[in-house]
Amino acid sequence: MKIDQTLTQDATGTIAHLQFEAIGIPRVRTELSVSYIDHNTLQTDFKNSDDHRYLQSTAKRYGLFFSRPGNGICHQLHLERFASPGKTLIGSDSHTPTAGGIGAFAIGAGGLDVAVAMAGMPYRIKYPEIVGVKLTGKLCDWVSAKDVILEVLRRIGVKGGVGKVLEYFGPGVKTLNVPERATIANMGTETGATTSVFPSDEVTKAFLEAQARGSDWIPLEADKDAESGYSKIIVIDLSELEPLVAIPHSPGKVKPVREIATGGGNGPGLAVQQVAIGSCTNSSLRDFKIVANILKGHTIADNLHLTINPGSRQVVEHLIESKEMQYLVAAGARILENTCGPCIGVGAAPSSGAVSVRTFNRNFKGRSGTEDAEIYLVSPEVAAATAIKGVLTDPRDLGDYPAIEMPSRFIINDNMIIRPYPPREAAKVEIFRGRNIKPLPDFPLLPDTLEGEVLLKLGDNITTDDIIPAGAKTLSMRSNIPGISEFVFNAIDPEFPRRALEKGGGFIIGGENYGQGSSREHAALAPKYLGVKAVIVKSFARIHLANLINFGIVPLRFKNHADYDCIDIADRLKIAIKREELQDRNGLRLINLTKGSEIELTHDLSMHDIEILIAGGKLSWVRQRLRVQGSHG
Ligand code: MIC
Ligand code: SF4
Repeated sequence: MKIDQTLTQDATGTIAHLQFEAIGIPRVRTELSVSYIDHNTLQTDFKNSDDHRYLQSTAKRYGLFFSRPGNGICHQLHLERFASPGKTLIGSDSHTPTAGGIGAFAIGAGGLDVAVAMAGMPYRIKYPEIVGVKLTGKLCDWVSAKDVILEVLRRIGVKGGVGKVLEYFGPGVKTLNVPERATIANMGTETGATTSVFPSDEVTKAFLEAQARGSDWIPLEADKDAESGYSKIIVIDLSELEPLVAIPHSPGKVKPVREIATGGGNGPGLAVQQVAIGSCTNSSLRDFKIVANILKGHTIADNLHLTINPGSRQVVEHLIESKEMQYLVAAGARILENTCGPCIGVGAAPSSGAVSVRTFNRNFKGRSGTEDAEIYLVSPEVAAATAIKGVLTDPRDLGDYPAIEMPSRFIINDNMIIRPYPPREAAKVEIFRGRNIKPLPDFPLLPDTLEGEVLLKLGDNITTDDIIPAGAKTLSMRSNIPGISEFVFNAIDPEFPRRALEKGGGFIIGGENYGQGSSREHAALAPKYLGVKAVIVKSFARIHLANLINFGIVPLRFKNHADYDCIDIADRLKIAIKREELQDRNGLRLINLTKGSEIELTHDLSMHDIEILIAGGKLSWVRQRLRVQGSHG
């Protein structure tokens, strides 16, 4: 795929920009590249602020737009100011598909893939299956876009979208505005989908005009005969949906709020200690207008606190202008920054064992910063009703649904976006490199045989949060691979890094959907630094699989899932992986030297992937390619 636009954020951006520098070209070769600062703005010491300055200087030097800290969350901002129907976008963040709400073809990827796209090279993915999601009817009062995507998750689960694109169509689409479509596209990521896409219609046109970007609009819809080409069609009647909730600890565990709120009967209800509203899923003006009007005239319940992270300054400016901000403040909400905040464990960690009800997209164990907290994912309506009542509440119990008025023109104020410098000035910019920004490690070519011990054996649905924990402590180490590698598998086995180094590396064994969740390539890069040679699992999540390849960790699968049971931690394994062996997908054998047994392995690697692995990773491969192109003029 040719890539028109890229986005990076600070947490994945430092490494992505270091990699772009290592590729060695003077300026980005895309139509538009934006560097956002939105994930970690805690600045408890110099590290984080240094990273921001580094990113501001690389944006200046290499021709990117730069969105300053406090301006908003990358996906919300990109939707408002840059995303356009028909454009391709890749971003070093798994929720990049948010822009599918406006009809862009937007994919989350590892930072290195984004760096390579910034260098103008094509992005490769396995051609996805297309699943049609047909929407009919119209949402009832108190039910909103979050419930639509929770319903999709209820039907297909957290791996139902792997290798697929979800294409929305049908008469229900026109009843949803662009931010609502974006909420749905955003959380399609939780199904494992490559992306989600909506048509670009009159509703899209009106949104772009309201953002003073009417000229970016083009009409786009699925071909008339597209339905016959879908591998599957999911039909959702919007009028039948009710408020839903994803219960701990997976976005795929979806239940009706009514059922959880009262334990199925008329129980006392689920007491809640925190409500958090925001994140790239639910931080648009529409969402906060609803919340503000639900909270109007109320005080939040004594037993909880309420945090608010608006998605952008545009949202805040509107809430101030319309005085709806007053309702939030008066009700007792803690107004936090326009950043990811609590969603990535940066502040507002719940108290011990607390129940936290959030409008976010992920509720993996420990992600909030509190290992034993219980996170429930809901719509803004459910969150606001819960904040008032103090227990998880079906908002339909509140009575009349507040009417909200959306502006026909948004307040446009791009003064926190620094435009790309012209090439001549840009060339003179000096890059600011903080002392915590360590050089990228160099990795050798792939050996012919992998040999070593099983360092860890894991179950199904291991997330990249499990591999590299979220939170401010690790976020400020994202530009320091030796430093961050000390946190690998921290919550599962804190001894892992020491053991891996002591044993000279080895293997990881996993179950289904290994590496689901975030796009952070540190989940491959840091294990690689510790010497992990191959990861052998039942199945992989898409972005993590690409990241393993990019950093030269061989991703292998059990041919027979039952063989998973024949390997234990500390077993010594040997696998021959010369080019010929890798090319013959069915010829790979794993010798278990400890047990004296042999099992068959397979993989999903294309010839292209094999070349990258053999070159010792994508960075070396790209540099080789650019050298060859250069020598041909
Ligand atoms: C997330 O939601 O987990 C993040 C933080 O946005 C990540 C990116 C990262 O780890 O920096 C993502 O979703 O890709
Ligand atoms: Fe930020 Fe959370 Fe969205 Fe990730 S999921 S981009 S951490 S708001």
